[in-house]
Amino acid sequence: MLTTHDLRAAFARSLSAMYGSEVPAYTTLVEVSTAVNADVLAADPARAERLGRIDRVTAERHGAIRVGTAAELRAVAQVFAALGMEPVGFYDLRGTESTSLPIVSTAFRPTTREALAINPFRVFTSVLVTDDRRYFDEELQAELDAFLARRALFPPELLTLAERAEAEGGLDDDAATRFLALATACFELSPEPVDRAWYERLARISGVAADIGGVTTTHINHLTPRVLDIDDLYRRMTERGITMIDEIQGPPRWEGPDVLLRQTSFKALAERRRFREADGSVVDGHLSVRFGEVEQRGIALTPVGRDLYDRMIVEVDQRAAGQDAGARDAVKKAVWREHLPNTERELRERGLAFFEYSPTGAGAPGEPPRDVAALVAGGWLEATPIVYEDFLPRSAAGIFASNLSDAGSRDTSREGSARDEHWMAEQIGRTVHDPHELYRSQSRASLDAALDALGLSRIETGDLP
Ligand code: OOG
Ligand code: NI
Repeated sequence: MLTTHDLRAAFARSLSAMYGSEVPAYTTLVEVSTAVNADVLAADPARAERLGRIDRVTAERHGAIRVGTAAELRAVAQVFAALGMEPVGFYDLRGTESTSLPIVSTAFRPTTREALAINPFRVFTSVLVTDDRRYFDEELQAELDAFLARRALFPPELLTLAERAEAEGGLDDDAATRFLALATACFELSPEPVDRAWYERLARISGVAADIGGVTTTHINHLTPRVLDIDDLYRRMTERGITMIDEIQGPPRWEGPDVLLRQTSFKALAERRRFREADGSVVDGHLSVRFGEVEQRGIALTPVGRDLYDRMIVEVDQRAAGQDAGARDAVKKAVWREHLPNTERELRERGLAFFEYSPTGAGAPGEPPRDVAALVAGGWLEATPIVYEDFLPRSAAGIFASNLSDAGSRDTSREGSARDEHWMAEQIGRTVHDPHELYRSQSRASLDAALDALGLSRIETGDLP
């Protein structure tokens, strides 16, 4: 029997093997990431494992997929449920960049501390918004909806196995093998010819719309390894002649703690695809939609910390307007130094970041104080940062945009259609978790248990951020 956790780890491996055979540059990226992580571990083991054990970090991947309809989203949610992955967060990328991105997204991932420790595989999942009039007029929407309604991305046998795995908490060996093969095959690049005129019509509006609605299947867009030093990785990839996008998205490199998420990618590669021309002939050609991405994860910020992050990014935009990536990075660093505390302790005491607590079994002599900060300072409790497990809308939009050769077009004078986490939850038929709630309850549960062990109660020590 393979549990949902075993299935998740096995699916991540299977997808990785499949994608590596399709995109050899991904294999290079994984090799370089593994080398970077080994070097960081050798240089400073404590620092290397501060945000997760090295075996977890080295196995860690996130994927990105894109679907066309609410029904497809619901089906893929069923597949992920079999893997112990639930929808977390809502990202609306429409209108965030100058690039045309007619999609909304969520991330499927494990939600408990235990499941994350076993395998934290997560998938950034986007769905087209075909009724958004800024992108699609009525006629095109009707054609697009009809095109999408004719395709079936996930075979019934896969969905039946997924329901069983979810209900029973896993699958027996034979069923698991079948499930993994079917699930992996859904994300392979299809040899089916692409209708050139249809694809190009959508591509004029948005490259992402064409990638989703211009073809009859879906595919994994990228798989992202996690590194412990993204700047070193960037240098090593560049030395190997791989062109990276010009900016590392998210926080800068600096001397203080890493927070949230830093990401970068290499440019989408030209891949051979077959095209059907207007006269019915089929010819060879190329499309560039799949790219390589890498990430470095930091500490999860509380809503107050996240608000500060968002304001810092606005300040960076203002101060670095019109400057190149290098100058922008210098501005980021300066803004970080001005606003963000440069120690974990201060991040914690100012309620900016999430931590877990555990009793140390020691502490200064005498009665333990009735205050969380004092309990940590006095050595009764140990505070360990909680890793950020989610994504950043602004960075995601930047990653999308930097990999599209054409910004597309949209009519900003039209009203966009309404989408939010409630819409997403209703379509999927499952709760869409609030990421902050997940971090908060993880922090709270650890503190309650730690206080219990000290014979203290929550009431006496006040509340957490
Ligand atoms: C997703 C782009 C965003 C990330 O890690 O933020 C992303 C996509 O290309 O489908 O990958
Ligand atoms: Ni990604």
